[in-house]
Amino acid sequence: MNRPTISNVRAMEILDSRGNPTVRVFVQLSDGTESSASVPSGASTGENEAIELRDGDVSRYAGKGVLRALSNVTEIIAPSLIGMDAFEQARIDRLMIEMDGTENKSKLGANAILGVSMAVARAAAQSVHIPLYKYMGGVGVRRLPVPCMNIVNGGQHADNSVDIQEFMAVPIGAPCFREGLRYVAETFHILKGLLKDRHLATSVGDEGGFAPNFSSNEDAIETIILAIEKAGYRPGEDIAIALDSAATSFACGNTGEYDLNKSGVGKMTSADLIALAGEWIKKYPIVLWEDPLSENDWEGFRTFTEKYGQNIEVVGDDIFVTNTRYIARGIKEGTANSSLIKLNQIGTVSETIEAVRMCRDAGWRYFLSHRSGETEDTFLADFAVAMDGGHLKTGSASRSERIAKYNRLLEIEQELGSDALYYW
Ligand code: 2PG
Ligand code: MG
Repeated sequence: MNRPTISNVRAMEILDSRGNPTVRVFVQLSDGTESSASVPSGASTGENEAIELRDGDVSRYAGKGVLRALSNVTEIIAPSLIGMDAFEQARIDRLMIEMDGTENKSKLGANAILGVSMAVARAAAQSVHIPLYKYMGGVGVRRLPVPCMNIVNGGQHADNSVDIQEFMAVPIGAPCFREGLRYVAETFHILKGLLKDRHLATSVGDEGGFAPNFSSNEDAIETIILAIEKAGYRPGEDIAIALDSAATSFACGNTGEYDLNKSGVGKMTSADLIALAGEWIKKYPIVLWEDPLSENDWEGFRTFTEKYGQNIEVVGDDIFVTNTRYIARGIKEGTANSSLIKLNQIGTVSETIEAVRMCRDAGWRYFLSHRSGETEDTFLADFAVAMDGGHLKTGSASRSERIAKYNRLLEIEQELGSDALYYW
């Protein structure tokens, strides 16, 4: 049987979970299969991320339209891809990288390129009737990721008094994915009650976590711990805590200083911040800390990892931007012991897989992630299982763009049945 080739590629402008335009790409194969994929979009972006091409035409969506990215898909990418073997993911991705020709995909746009890359993978899987996670991960995949549920939002994801961007509940002691999901979803609901009792807001931020004006960052953590206990779980045994400071968003440029101005704590040096983190790690059941320092504070990151990396997972997000160039430097310098992995930070499926491979080879962990601007696309759920990373973050127990990924993971777990694995 001839392998199906790409027969058509088209794209449309859709809206993401913040109501901003994003790209959806449809790929059709010669056997009639058609699949689509939608591209997410970040708010607290790293400066070295691949570029999301936006029109800049202020008469549409305040300049955020993606019509130029769409025409790059249909006018430039599509003609070169038509006739190619849909199973040659690496070759297709490389061709798009070459056609773009820039370091950061600024010519064609990472949103255009990634949309095609994801849609090709999905179409190929669909044409041979293999679930996407198995197609991308191979016959050995069977491990479900621990859902690190972001139940309190702060930083750039919420208008409140909290500097830390994400407070995640991590069901480390659950026996399987669906039970883990239940543990943290129950905790989310109990937390709502606790906030109500204190007359704090129960509206949610960009990733579906509550976003009240806590009296301090510590208050947020302590209230979550209370919620874990009240839900009937043991903090640190059944459910632990993970944080994403997204510290680039409160760094004072390249000065090495930080300004925790949302909570009113004010200016701190990198060393102060590291010392404060040490107190929290002693006091609270924290198992993972993402971006404790800013993307430019490589030295601070290294010190942080030297001090606490034996005990917790130290994840670099803005500093590595899913780019093997920066991850390689991090491995060499001991900057962290884990990298966040986001498809749209680098812009193709194959390069994302390369980033994962580099972490794995170095004995690092890697943490699969959504973006704060998402769509109903569940590609990430399949990708997380395929990459066998053991944990992912995809928001809270609210907002359907987050829930869609959790529901897809429930389906995958059910499909795997007694073959499914789950452990922290
Ligand atoms: C992060 C992400 C996702 P954003 O900082 O890790 O949670 O946020 O997509 O806004 O960069
Ligand atoms: Mg982050």
